[in-house]
Amino acid sequence: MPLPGTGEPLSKTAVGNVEAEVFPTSASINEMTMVARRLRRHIISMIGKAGSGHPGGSLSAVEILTALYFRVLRHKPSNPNWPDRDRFILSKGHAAPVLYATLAECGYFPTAMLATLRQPDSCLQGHTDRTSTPGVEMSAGALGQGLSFGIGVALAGRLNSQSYRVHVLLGDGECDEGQVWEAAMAAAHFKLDNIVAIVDNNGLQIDGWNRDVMNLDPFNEKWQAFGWHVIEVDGHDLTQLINAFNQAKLIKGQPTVIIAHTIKGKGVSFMENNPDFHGKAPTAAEVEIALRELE
Ligand SMILES: Cc1ncc(C[n+]2csc(CCOP(=O)(O)OP(=O)(O)O)c2C)c(N)n1
Repeated sequence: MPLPGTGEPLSKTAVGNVEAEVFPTSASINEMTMVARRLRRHIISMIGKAGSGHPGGSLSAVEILTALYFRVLRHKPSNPNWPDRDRFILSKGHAAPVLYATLAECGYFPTAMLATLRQPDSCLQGHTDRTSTPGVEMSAGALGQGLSFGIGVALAGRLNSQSYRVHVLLGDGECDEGQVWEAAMAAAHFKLDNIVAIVDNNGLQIDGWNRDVMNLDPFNEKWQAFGWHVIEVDGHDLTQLINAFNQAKLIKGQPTVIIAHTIKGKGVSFMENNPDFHGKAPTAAEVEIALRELE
């Protein structure tokens, strides 16, 4: 049986114990580390080929999506609209490449399709579009909206007695948006324990460091004051991430936020902590160097 999305035989691939259609899987940390490396290679290749896109905030979220899609979320790539699926909402929609790469690795569509990123007739646009991409839950790009959207989905689940859980990935710069805090207040008000917010806390936004543009500190305490259970992790440590998601399942009567400390551009030396690569494609020569670093 081929590994979803790759056409490679399962026994010889990174997630060797994964059976297509069974998510979450029991993939080991080593196997997921190899998946994460492939995701980074996809991100570099597709943005390089497109000639535009957002590598920095895609690379910082790789382990977060790897942990979620391979070890946490119940989902079926062959049936993206399965009503009982756990939901993943990418609020920082400019990081679409990391979501597309993950969906492809899970088998939602062929990995070859990643090369069509940002082409006019492709279903993989620069920002997510739920009407055209299998597995995409929310059309995003205008920052600040995903947590509100997720709260609606979580409330609907409660109303309909469905057991799915909702995960929303926010950027830390995105948390400058007032709507994020209105949503944070609402989730606590409704005692939503079926929603988890994850903040990709890479410290950078479009123009530089958050601390210079709009200081978010004390960030942990702010979420607590809004009524959330707060967990802080190293956002590149798959074990810490999986443990945090499992811990969040045990929290009752309040929402959980996972503040994931990450590095923007993680994995590519000249992109790490470099605001220039927030929204700039690597040149062909840079793609070559980056892919060599990610071998
Ligand atoms: C409402 C809105 N304002 C501004 C932008 C332009 N914009 C795109 S990405 C970005 C920075 C986001 O920073 P962060 O959330 O930290 O993302 P990351 O660093 O993880 O890529 C901005 C301001 C936008 N997409 N939407």
